[in-house]
Amino acid sequence: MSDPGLALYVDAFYISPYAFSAFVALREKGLTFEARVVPLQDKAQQRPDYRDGSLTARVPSLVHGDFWLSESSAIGEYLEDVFPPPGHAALYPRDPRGRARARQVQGWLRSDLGALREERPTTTMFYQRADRPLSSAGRAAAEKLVRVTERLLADGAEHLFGAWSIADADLAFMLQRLLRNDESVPARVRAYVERQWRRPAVREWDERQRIPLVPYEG
Ligand SMILES: N[C@@H](CCC(=O)N[C@@H](CS)C(=O)NCC(=O)O)C(=O)O
Repeated sequence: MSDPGLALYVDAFYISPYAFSAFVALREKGLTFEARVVPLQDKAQQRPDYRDGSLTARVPSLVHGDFWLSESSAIGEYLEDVFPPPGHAALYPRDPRGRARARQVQGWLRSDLGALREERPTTTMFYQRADRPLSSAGRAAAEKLVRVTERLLADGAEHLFGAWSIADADLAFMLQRLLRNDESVPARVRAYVERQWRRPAVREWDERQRIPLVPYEG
């Protein structure tokens, strides 16, 4: 395939769930791209060259030729439009209801479960495990996450919506906040997460060499 002229800006520690989602989307599509690091710990997202390209001064951003795009779910949808199946792997279900449900899951994961995100930040997945139990709010968020997963995942199903979709990667990432911190999770949900985690794109993100963590806000 000719070089599609793609680059993805990611955080320096590879802990951003949103950069993860865009990274997996590109890899699952089989696209060649350059990964570029934005050191959020140095507030590099505020530097004019990045801030003005991304518009939002957040990570991730996709660059395709002279087109910049931030917001991870917008990146997934753009890639699906510009590099569609069957020439490239599908990121979303084809049928309107499955597709809508996948977008619903993505929107929900990006806007809810704040206590869980706060008490089990992604640093606890890739660096240091959590050292205190979940609060009642954290526990409630964890239970909601598991309940929604159990409702969506049919018995014996490998993925949420028949074939794999990017919503599976996003949901498994959120659930790993529980698994990696030894929270109890039903066996069926655990098996689902472990299955998602065996995908080469996910493993590449998970297993990469990480630089020492420097704590930062945001
Ligand atoms: N809704 C956005 C969230 C992006 C986001 O929150 N990125 C964080 C890193 S995980 C960030 O750039 N933080 C730095 C900042 O907001 O200044 C997406 O899905 O891409």
